[in-house]
Amino acid sequence: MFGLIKNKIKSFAKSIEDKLKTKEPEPAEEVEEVVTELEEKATAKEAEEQPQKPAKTEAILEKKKPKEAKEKPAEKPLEKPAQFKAPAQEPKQESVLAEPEAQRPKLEDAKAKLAKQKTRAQAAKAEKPKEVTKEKVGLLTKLKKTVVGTVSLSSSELDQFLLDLEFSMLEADVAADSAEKVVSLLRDKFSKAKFKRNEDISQKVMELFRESLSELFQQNKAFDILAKTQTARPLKILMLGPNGVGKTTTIGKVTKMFQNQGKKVVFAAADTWRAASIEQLEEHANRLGVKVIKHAYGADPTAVAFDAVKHAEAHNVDVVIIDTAGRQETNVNLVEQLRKINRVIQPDLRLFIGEGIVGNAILEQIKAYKETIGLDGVILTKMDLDNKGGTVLSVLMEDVPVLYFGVGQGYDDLIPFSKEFLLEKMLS
Ligand SMILES: Nc1nc2c(ncn2[C@@H]2O[C@H](COP(=O)(O)OP(=O)(O)OP(=O)(O)O)[C@@H](O)[C@H]2O)c(=O)[nH]1
Ligand SMILES: [Mg+2]
Repeated sequence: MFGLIKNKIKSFAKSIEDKLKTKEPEPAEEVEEVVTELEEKATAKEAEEQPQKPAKTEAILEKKKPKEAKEKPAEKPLEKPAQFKAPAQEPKQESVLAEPEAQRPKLEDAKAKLAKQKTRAQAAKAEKPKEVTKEKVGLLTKLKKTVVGTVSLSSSELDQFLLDLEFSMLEADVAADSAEKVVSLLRDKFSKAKFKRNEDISQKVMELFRESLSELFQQNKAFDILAKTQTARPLKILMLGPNGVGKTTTIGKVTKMFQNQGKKVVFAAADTWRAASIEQLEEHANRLGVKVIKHAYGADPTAVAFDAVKHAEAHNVDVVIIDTAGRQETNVNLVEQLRKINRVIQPDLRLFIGEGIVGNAILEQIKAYKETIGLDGVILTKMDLDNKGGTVLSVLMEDVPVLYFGVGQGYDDLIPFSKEFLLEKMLS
């Protein structure tokens, strides 16, 4: 029944999603880039260090050094024997000279290799600053996990979205006050929300909307009218509301509820105005096995209600339900009649019966009854019919609890106010 708003939210969410997709990279994304770069460098460094093993190369060269040192002292004796011309040492001289000859190229190679490695290491050092340690890359990666890829909406984007949403709620017959309240709850949630670039924004926005509605429904202070029989006997219930909304049918449903608890009920046919109203009530009474206290058409409704209360007191009846005429709440005569019943009978519960499909027009109706007679609760009928869903939200702003929903024409089609029922109806 909340299809209109739901579709609007989805399309708004989609536009936000698109905006987020095309947004310039935010600092969080730059962090991601830096982390990726550093990770690559750290891996490259590791790979480069493995085959080079400079420590080992130094060790090899160290081993080679003593040989070089051995050869140097050998050069001096070479000069001396040359001066003394000791022929016996000739072969030795050859053999001593033969070894350095063979070794020389190898030594040159090793030195060149070392120089090359040093240059490479220096180049690597210059390329990779000292601070690129695995620990630091690890820390940055952690940071990346927490901040990267999340974006929040700018206040102008949020304002535009909420304004559009408020309009679509008004279009769906939600009263202005209610729409404003939902939007303010949403604003609060949105300002704290972070949206991930690749997440389902529609789903997230819908979830925030659901949470906001849920908070609003939570404020409804519904109570169980069955429990009222413990404190009032007979419990006097005055049924009020415009014509044709389902007052008489709801009387039947409420009666069934009391009867299921073993309570006895009596009806007061206080709608003495509309033709066939008494017969209609009697029909329900016959089906439910309930006594009807009635007068002639045109009689004083207060007198009928008074007699019904007396009957209940005399016959140990738990509940008196007073049916009233459904005329416009602006009808002065009706208002006077209802005021009189209220003054004389002093009902324990004054229940407004209204259609759950009427939209925010229900606010005016409720206000009128509240101001002239006073209201203790609301029952919304025809909640089984397809509607825009704004009615309930509007009623919740009126500070009168919604107690039950009529969800069909049968006696069992009355359910207690349920937040889950509403959310399911509105958003599924
Ligand atoms: N679908 C649906 N129909 C309902 C519901 N409640 C009442 N109705 C129907 O609404 C019509 C009017 O119901 P009534 O109980 O006669 O309404 P009323 O307020 O007593 O009408 P008046 O006495 O003329 O003021 C009937 O056809 C009912 O069956 C409901 O919860 N769902
Ligand atoms: Mg009626």
